[in-house]
Amino acid sequence: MAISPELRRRFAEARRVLVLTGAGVSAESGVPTFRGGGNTTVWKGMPFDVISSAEMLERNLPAVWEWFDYRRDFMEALMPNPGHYEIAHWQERFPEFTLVTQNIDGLHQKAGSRDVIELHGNIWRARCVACRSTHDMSGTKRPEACLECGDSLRPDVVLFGEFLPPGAFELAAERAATCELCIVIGTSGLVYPAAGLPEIAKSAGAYVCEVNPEPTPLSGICDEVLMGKAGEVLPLLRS
Ligand code: BJW
Repeated sequence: MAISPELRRRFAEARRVLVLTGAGVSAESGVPTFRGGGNTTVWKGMPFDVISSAEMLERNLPAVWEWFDYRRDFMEALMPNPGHYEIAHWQERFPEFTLVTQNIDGLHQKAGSRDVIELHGNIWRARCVACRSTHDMSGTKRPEACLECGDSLRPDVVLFGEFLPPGAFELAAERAATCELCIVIGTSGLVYPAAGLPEIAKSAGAYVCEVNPEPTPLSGICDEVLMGKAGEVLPLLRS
């Protein structure tokens, strides 16, 4: 893997760094990607953008829960991989470090990352459809109803056609606009507004680097593309 002297210099000198991650960073932990490898995730004959949508939530909340319960069961035993650990290490290395993830699996936090901006929520939380209070489900059974008001619960994740958590994108965009180095890892760059962050960083003058085994629509705006798996490429950056 050839890492340019320019990227090595910027990695050594940068003070403000923003990392954007997607499903690919968890692929080596065993979490299936959504669109990777030319396939798309399908659940009971439904493409994920049908089952993971605001429309399905309105129409059939139990079906949405079945899909998310299945995934929580499956994810429970999964562990972070060297990519997650490397990113967690970067928060000590750079004076101002921001990790923005589209992932809902909690593996960054399990690897030790703090203050992660979760654009698409977290699969280990449920949220009340009425009062919006959240309930932690890690290591416990999903409550039948909201423990505060008794109304229905839903997964605390952002489905297609839903707004992102209040303030999350705004904070990420602010950090993107002021970072010197932006590293985009394991995302197909198809889902907005997350995919707009590297564009914001680039327009503001940051050096933008992508890590992905496949080219993406973002590759064209990147200053450098490191083609490979996150768990293999990321540890090379500090050496
Ligand atoms: C590896 C690897 C290894 C593999 N190492 N890499 C502007 C233009 C057009 C449309 C829109 C727009 N703005 C908004 C929209 C609509 C929509 C959207 O973007 N649609 C596009 C798809 C066309 N966006 C939304 O609806 C968002 N809401 C919103 O904008 O609100 C405002 C609004 C409301 C109403 C109307 C209009 C606007 C919300 C998006 C929510 C996304 N939710 C999901 C599901 C979460 C719940 C669940 O898990 O079920 O989030 S969709 C899914 O995609 C998931 C992911 O976070 C997200 C991104 O996917 P990601 O992470 O990039 O994964 P993949 O699988 O796509 O790619 C994996 C990559 O890894 C590949 O490139 C591999 O090569 C790579 N890889 N192994 C490194 N080892």
